[in-house]
Amino acid sequence: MSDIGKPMIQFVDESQSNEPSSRGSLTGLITNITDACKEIAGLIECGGTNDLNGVAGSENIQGEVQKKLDIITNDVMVRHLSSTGHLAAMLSEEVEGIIRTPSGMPKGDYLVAFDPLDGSSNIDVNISVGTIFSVLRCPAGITEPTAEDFLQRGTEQVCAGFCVYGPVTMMVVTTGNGVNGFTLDRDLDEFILTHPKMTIPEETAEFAINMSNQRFWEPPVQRYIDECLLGVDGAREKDFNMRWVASMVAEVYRVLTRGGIFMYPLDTKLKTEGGKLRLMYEASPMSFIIEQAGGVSSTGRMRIMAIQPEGLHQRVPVILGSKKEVERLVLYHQERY
Ligand code: AHM
Ligand code: MG
Repeated sequence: MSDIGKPMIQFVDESQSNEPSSRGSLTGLITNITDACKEIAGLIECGGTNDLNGVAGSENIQGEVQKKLDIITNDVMVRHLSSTGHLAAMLSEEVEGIIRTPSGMPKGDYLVAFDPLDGSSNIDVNISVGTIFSVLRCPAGITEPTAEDFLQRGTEQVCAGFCVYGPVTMMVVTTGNGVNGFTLDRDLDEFILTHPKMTIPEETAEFAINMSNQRFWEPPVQRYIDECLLGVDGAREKDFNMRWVASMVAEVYRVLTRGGIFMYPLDTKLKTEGGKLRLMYEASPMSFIIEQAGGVSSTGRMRIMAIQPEGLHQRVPVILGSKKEVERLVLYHQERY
């Protein structure tokens, strides 16, 4: 019988039944995250009328100008996750150190890393933004986690997901057993399963990259994009389409639904930082989702899920999407380096 139409929490709880040890707690944690995302969706919808858009006049730890909604959505996530007993600590794009569960509050078995408002530069121009999260286990016996406890490879994630606040609000989640998409039903105030078992087509003719960085790209990326642009007249013998939303959640959602390759690769401008996108709460959870949907995710030089993190806000190059396209670009890297 089809599960379409099932409330997300019921669906997640039932699909956790093979892992009874993590079942209740993980479902509870996902419930907290969905509650936070529902609140964020409401804030974004009324942002313009409630004077929530625009810059806050501050910078985050990465030197990026914070939008008012960056700060507000971070607070929403922290409030919903702090004292529920499912979490030992959190990591946010907007905060330098880890955020511990307040003392005296019950502590749980999980660690969560999140980007509360990905693509926030798009807020003022009314383009989709989102929330990304990655759930890790708190190492056994640790009740007061430190930053080091978060530095786990992507392969250690127990759950990852993102919510995209677009024409409809959608949540995409994996617990390591495929990828499912849920749509927020405003009447029911619930995320409902609408896109079960999402899989990425292996082949595609659509790429996403910020072309304004072209002069900084490394040769393998130059070669790959040159070939796409040559279309039927070049080595690929087919025409390609291009998209760039500048909102990773929207790009990954598009790749999940109709295939494609998305990249924010290493370039000479980003050499010192190591890339643009952050490993712990952008690249790693998105890679888990992409792999679970049958796609591939790489830096060009290695699988993103296999990277041993060295810092909470570490940046990495990201190339992800349809298997054959990502493998081709990885091959171009191997031939060159
Ligand atoms: P953010 O977390 O500060 O919003 O930055 C991440 C975003 C991604 O969503 C998107 O892929 C990228 O930055 C866009 O960067 P650019 O503006 O350089 O094209
Ligand atoms: Mg982000």
